[in-house]
Amino acid sequence: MATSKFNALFTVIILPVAAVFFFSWKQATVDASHQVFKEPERSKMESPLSITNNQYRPSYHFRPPKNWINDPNGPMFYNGIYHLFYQYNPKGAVWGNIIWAHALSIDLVNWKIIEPAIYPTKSFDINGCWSGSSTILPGNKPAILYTGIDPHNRQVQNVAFPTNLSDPYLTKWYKPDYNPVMAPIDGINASSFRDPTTAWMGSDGQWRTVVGSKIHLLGKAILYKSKDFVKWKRASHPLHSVHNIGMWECPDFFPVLLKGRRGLDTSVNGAGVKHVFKVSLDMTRYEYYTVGKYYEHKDRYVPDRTSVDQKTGLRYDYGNFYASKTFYDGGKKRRILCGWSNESDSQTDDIAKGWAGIQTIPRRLWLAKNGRQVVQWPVEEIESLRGKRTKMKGLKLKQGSRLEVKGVKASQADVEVVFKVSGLERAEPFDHSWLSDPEKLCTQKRADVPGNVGPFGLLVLASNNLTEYTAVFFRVFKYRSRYVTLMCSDATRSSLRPEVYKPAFGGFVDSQIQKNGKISLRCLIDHSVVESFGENGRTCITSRVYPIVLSTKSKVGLYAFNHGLETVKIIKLKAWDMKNGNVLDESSYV
Ligand SMILES: *[C@@H]1O[C@H](CO)[C@@H](O)[C@H](O)[C@H]1NC(C)=O
Ligand SMILES: *[C@@H]1O[C@H](CO)[C@@H](O)[C@H](O)[C@H]1NC(C)=O
Ligand SMILES: *[C@@H]1O[C@H](CO)[C@@H](O)[C@H](O)[C@H]1NC(C)=O
Ligand SMILES: *[C@H]1O[C@@H](CO)[C@H](O)[C@@H](O)[C@@H]1NC(C)=O
Repeated sequence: MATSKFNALFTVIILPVAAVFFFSWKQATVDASHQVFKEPERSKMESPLSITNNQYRPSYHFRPPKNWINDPNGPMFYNGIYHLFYQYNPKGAVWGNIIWAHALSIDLVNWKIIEPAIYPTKSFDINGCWSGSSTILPGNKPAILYTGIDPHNRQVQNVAFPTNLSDPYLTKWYKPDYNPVMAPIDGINASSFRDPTTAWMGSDGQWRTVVGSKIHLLGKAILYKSKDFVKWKRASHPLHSVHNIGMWECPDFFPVLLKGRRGLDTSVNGAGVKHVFKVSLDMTRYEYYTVGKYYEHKDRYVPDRTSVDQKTGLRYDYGNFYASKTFYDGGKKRRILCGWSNESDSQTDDIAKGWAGIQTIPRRLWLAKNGRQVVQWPVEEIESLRGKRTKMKGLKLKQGSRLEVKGVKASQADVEVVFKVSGLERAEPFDHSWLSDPEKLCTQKRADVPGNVGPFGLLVLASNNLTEYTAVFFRVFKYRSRYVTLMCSDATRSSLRPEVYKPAFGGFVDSQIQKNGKISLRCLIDHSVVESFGENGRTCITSRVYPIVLSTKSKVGLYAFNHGLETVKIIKLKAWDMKNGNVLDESSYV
C-alpha cells in the first residue's frame, strides 16, 4: 500500500474542497419502481421548536449530509483504506429508493462520501439494492454479495466487483450478467431471503456464505457453497435455524480467538477458535448473538450451552442498534463492528431535519475471557477527537446527591468513570423472573426510584432545571450468594417533547463488582446520541434523545449521581470535549 494513496485521501479529507463529479446513475433509477414514501399528514401538534436548525445532528458520529440511511453494508479494509457502504435513500429522509452509498476513511473518524457504488441498473436489482457484505478474494480482489429486488419483487442474491482495481477508492462497481447467483427456488420464501454474509473459505477450498431467511416462524441461515464465487450451490441444510423467532435479517458469522483481543480473518477455524453467530430479528427489531462452535465438515454451527439462542439471549447493544456487521481489519489485526442507530423522533421531524439515521462509532470486538460473551470498545482512533479534559477523583456520592462535571462541553463529550460501591450485602433481593426482561426492569426501577445499592451513574444532556435528562446508571441486586448488576439507559425523562420515543433500555452486566466493588462506565455523548459502554464494554446501550435544551441557549449539564442508600465513590472520572469528525460529501448527488 503506497503512502501516496494515504496522503492523497488525507488531503481530500482535510481540505474542504468540493470536487464536483458528474455521473449517471440518476437517469438509470428514474424509471425503477420503488417503495415510494408518501408524505405523511403533518402532525396536528406542531413541535414547540424549530427542528431544522440541526441541534440534534451528531458531530462525530457518521451521519448523512442529508436523507435517510440504514444498514452498514460490506465494510472492509482494503489497501490502507476503510470502505463503508450503507443503505441510502437519495431522495428523502424516509426509507425508500434504496441504493449502496459509499464512504472512505483512513482513520474510521473522518469520512469522505464518493459516488454510490451499487444502484438499480439491471433486472436482478431493478427494484432495489439491499444489504450485503464484502469478501476479499485471492489475489487481493474485493467482491460484494448483495440482495437485489427483481422485477417480480423477489429477493435474489447478486455479486459485484470493482471495475478498476488500480483505483484506490474502488469507485465503480460492475455487476456481471450471470446474476443473480442465488435465487429463491426450492421452497425458499422470495420475500424473506436477504443479506448475504462475508464469505469464508473452508479447508476444502470452497467459499461459503449464509443468507437470512424464514419459513413461517422458523428463522434460518441458508448456507451456500461455491468453488469460484460465481456458481453457488445451496447446502442440504441451513448452517443454523431456530423455531418461533421469525425472519433473520443481516446474519453475521465470524471466528474469534478464545484468548486475546486479536481479530481473525473470516475464514480462520480450528483449535483456540470459537464462532459468533448474530442475527437481526425483524420481530423485535433488536439483534441477538450466540457464541458456539462451527463444525465445518457437517456444515453446522452449534451454540454453546451457555448461550441462550432466543429472544432473551445476548445482544451487542440493548438500545437503538440494528443491522450490524463486522469485518476483519487486516491493518490493525482486529475485528470491527459497525451498526445502524435509527432515530427516535417522528417521521415529520425527520423530514424537517432532512436526515435520518446514523452509524454508531465503530467498535473493536473480541471474546471475553470467560468465553461466553463478546466485549466491545470504541476504536482507539476516536480518542484523537478528544480535546479539553476535566478530571475528578476520590469523591463520595451520598444518597440523593448529584455532582456536576464542569469544564466540559456536555453536548459533545466522551466520559469515562469508575465507581466503587460499599455495602453490597445490603443490595435488594433479585426476583428470578426479572432476568428475561431487563428493559421492563429499567422501566420500573428508574433513576428516580431509590434503591439500596444504586441507582448510580451519569445524568447526561440535562437541562439546568433538570426537567430533561438521560440517565445512564447501574443498580445492584442480590440473588442467593451472588450479585446481579443491571445497566439502564433511561430516556423516559430525556425530552419534554411528548411525541418522541423515550424507552428505558436495559441489560444485565457480567461485572466484577462482587470482587472489588468497582464498576466502570463510558458514555459517548453527541447531541442526539448517547452511546454507553458498561464494565469496559461488556454491556452496551445506545439511546437516541431529543432534549429541548439543545435548541436553547441554556447550558447543557452533565452530572454523576447516586440515588441509592449506600454511598458510592467516584474512583476517577475523566471527561473530554469531543471535536467534530468530518463527513464530507463529494458525491454531488441530489
Ligand atoms: C484505473 O484507475 C487508475 C488510478 O486511479 C487510473 O489511472 C486509470 O486510468 C484507471 N483505468 C481506467 C480504465 O479507468
Ligand atoms: C414469506 O415472507 C413474507 C414476508 O415476510 C410473509 O408475509 C409470508 O408469510 C412468508 N411465507 C411463509 C410461508 O413463511
Ligand atoms: C426547564 O428548562 C426547559 C429548557 O431548558 C424549559 O423548556 C422549561 O420550561 C423549564 N421548566 C421549568 C419548570 O422551569
Ligand atoms: C427505531 O425507531 C423506534 C421508534 O420509532 C422503533 O420502535 C424501532 O423499532 C426502530 N428500530 C429499528 C431497528 O427499526
